Amino acid sequence: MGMLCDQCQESVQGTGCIARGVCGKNEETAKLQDTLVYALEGIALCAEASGTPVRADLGRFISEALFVTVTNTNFDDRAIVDKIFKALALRDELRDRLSEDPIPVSTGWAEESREDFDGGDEASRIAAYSGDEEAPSSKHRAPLTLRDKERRRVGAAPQHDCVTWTGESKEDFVEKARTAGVEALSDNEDIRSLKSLMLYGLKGLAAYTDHAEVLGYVDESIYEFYVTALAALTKDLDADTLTGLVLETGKTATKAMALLDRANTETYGNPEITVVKTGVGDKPGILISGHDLRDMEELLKQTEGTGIDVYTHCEMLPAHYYPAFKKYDHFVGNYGSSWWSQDKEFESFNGPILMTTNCIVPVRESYRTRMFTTGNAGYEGVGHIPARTDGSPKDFSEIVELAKGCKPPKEIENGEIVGGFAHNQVVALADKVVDAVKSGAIKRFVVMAGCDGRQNSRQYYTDVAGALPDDTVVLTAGCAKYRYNKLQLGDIGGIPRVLDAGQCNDSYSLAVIALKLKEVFGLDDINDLPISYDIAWYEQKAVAVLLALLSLGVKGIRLGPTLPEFLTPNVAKVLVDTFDIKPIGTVEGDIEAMMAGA
Ligand code: FSO
Ligand code: SF4
Repeated sequence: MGMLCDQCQESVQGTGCIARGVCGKNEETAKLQDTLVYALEGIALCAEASGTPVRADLGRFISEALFVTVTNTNFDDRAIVDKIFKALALRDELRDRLSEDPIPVSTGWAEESREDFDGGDEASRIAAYSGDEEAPSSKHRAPLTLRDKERRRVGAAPQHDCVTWTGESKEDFVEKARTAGVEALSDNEDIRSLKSLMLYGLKGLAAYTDHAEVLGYVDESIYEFYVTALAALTKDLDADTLTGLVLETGKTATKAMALLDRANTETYGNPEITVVKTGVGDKPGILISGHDLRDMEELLKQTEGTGIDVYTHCEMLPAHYYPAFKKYDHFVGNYGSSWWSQDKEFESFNGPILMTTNCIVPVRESYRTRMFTTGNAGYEGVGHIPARTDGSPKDFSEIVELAKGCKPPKEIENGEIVGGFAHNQVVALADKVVDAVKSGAIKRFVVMAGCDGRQNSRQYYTDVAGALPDDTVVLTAGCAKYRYNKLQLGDIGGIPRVLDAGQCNDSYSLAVIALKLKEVFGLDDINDLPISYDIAWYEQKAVAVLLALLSLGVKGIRLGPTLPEFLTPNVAKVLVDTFDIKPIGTVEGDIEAMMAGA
């Protein structure tokens, strides 16, 4: 049996990717990723049966392992195999403890466990953490709710295959995917579809949780949900129960984005309106892409005074908006555009490239020796900067030394991008925005957040942004912005017509802005605001963002460029009937409908 992957928007319509991914993922990598998720399901069943809170090291490991399986993150089989071995070791430890020391059924949450979890014992667990990233400090912890506590139920050691199987080699793990992939989720295609929706949303929110953890921010209730959701993948559940879990995934995604927002803003300050240059200087440069701001910080520190300039690519552009990074004179601008054009742009950049997360596209020989991954990102044949150890920063000296011998970047454009309109900045402008709405100068906001992608059909988003009436404002976040952030759309009384909140996770900011406007206008329902949603999706973080918006009560979202391949007609109908989700249509038709409030 070949691979089957249908988790992203570029999945082959009608079948999913079955021979090789459109993203470049090969059959073995796809299967290893399936097996890794299956191993996590084993961990979840054992953790659920233990009846105790999810250990911090387990939660942290699950964040990383799920992130590794997100589209375009890791194409390095050795890294995935390593994760599977670690997952099996963690699972076996939990399972063996269950059988050796069964905890009485129906005690629910034991208060002494909670004390133990909050105390020194947990610190030693964190110290014993063996994941790729250094363990976070636990200074920023969100408390568990009563509901989380109630969700814990103690049971006997589970007998499911995901708890008992084992393997000793990459070949074993590839082979295991025969019975561990998407098709194994259920024989019923609607149940499989709901489980897929939950799993893909979970992968996305795990990526955001991982970024927060890297900065030392932890929300244990997210770990509890990992266990609930991953364990649910192994169970024979009905559609109603799974629909409830899908909605819970959205709520947890909101928590993950809120946590990351806190982590980023408390660490690096609130994003501010910023003009970012797109031209180049005459010094060698390092290009940094992905979403990890701690990598950004450490690279800036280690390049200071070296004669090397630092540029951002794609989703790292919003790093320019943070006060903490503005003080670096050698942090000069943004180079290029969206992830899918990286092969050409990395070639002309001339200097080293650091990929801190997705999206990686198949690497060309012309820049392979100049490219590096770090964290959860990986690509076979490309250098990898190891994780932090002993509280020390990552060591980027190899990249810095390489940059010194490189030519400066070749100029491919020379303009400006304006951004930094995250919630704090927009709320600071609230009076101006509210006055503009009341006076009729702004008739409508259109949220066009999400992802960009290769397909020509995404020209729709450029055309919509360009054709929207002059009294509309586009609210954006994520790499979707590259479809229109270089159009000269002007401003309304000093408010730019494209307000970029930041990375895809900063879609949370757009939700905060909407909730703030609802409050200011004294409305009962977020859907009564003059806001339309025209969202572009690509990978699983966008699934998490979509589910988060639904959990906040947003209705009438247009989703494109196509609806997810993994939604069956019945599941799509539930989304349509409950949330009025609709596929994008024509540019003219959609603009007319949005301006009419539909
Ligand atoms: Fe884009 Fe890629 Fe941020 Fe995604 S670069 S597509 S949703 O990884 O994460 O927006
Ligand atoms: Fe296909 Fe997307 Fe899966 Fe890649 S991640 S194999 S493009 S569905």
